[in-house]
Amino acid sequence: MEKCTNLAEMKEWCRAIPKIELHAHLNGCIRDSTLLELAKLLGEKGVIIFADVEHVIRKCGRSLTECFQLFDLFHILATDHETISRITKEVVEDFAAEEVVYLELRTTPKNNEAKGMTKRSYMKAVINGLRSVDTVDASFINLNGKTESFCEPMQKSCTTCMEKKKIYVRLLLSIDRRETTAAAMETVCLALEMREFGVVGIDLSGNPVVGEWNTFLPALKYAKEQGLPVTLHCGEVSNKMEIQAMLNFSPDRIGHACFLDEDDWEKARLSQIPVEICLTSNLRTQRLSSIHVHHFANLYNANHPLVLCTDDTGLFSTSLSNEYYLAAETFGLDKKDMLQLGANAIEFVFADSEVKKAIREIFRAFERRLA
Ligand code: 6MZ
Repeated sequence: MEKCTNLAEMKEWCRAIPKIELHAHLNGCIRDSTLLELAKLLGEKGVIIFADVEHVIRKCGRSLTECFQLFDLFHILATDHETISRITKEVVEDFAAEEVVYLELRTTPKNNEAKGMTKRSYMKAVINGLRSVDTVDASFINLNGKTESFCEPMQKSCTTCMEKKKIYVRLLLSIDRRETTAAAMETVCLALEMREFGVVGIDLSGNPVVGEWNTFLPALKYAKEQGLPVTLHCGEVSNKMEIQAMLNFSPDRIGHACFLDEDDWEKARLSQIPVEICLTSNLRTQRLSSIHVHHFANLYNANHPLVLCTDDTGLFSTSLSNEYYLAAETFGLDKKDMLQLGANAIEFVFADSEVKKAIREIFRAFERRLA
């Protein structure tokens, strides 16, 4: 494979190669255009003042605290079941459009009495959103427990089916750090119940300066005992005690990992915990002074398992292709490195071995086309 001669060529390569997204929050990935449309509607109903919200949505560059204030706004804009289904559909279509072939989408199931919403009905709305995807070919597990496979064209002449991008979608249920032990347990029980509908794991997320590790531990332990993989937002802020406790828990993956000390990295290295790297998110929320000091470089050079992810494509105006390009450009990786980096992530997905096998084949087919 030849070296990239210019940045434009690398940008196009990062867009064209198959990619795996393992750290994307549904409500953080809403399109700006959809947010503005929803805000306008609520403005007309007098629920919010559109001009104020428009300014917040369009703002570039936010602190971590401002991000969490914005999530509260997103949750006001996207509260009903139809909107949840709509944003799910759009997010899947957006990822597929940029050659993401496997998406592990995470979301926090929410109770909202005023909207007649329970955590279970919220998740049904998400799955209905997956079902309504039509501009791309999505493989997920529907509410009847059946895998909705890619549509197989009956005849070669069915060009619409043949041209559609294909994407595997699986779900992670997030526990928000504002939640109680009982609420966290409710989410884990729901995830276990919804395993047959494509829920493949649990995530712990939310404002990292809120809540205590011990509050979530019983629910996370239960998930683990039941064989449900767990990924943790770990070390997004400096909190030595919590980072140590999280690593002692032996999660299946960790996200961010910006504030791990040498001894923490030693532990992560010994247990080979895959790290979900979110470059733009870490930069925008000022977790680092510069991208050049990002821990990606050390982990990559040490061959530590890692996967490039977006975190919140909408909130940070990024895409997975952009994250790949940023890594390539900043750390001097070539085309072959980037393809390999993407393929390595197959081993860290929470889906079953059949899905892994299928994604491996997608990468092989891409390489064959290059040869
Ligand atoms: C921690 C984050 C996050 O679940 O409503 N979330 N948690 N750190 C981050 N880095 C910036 N980005 C997003 O999607 C939005 C929720 O995901 C979590 C927060 O809890 C946020 O409210 P869902 O679909």
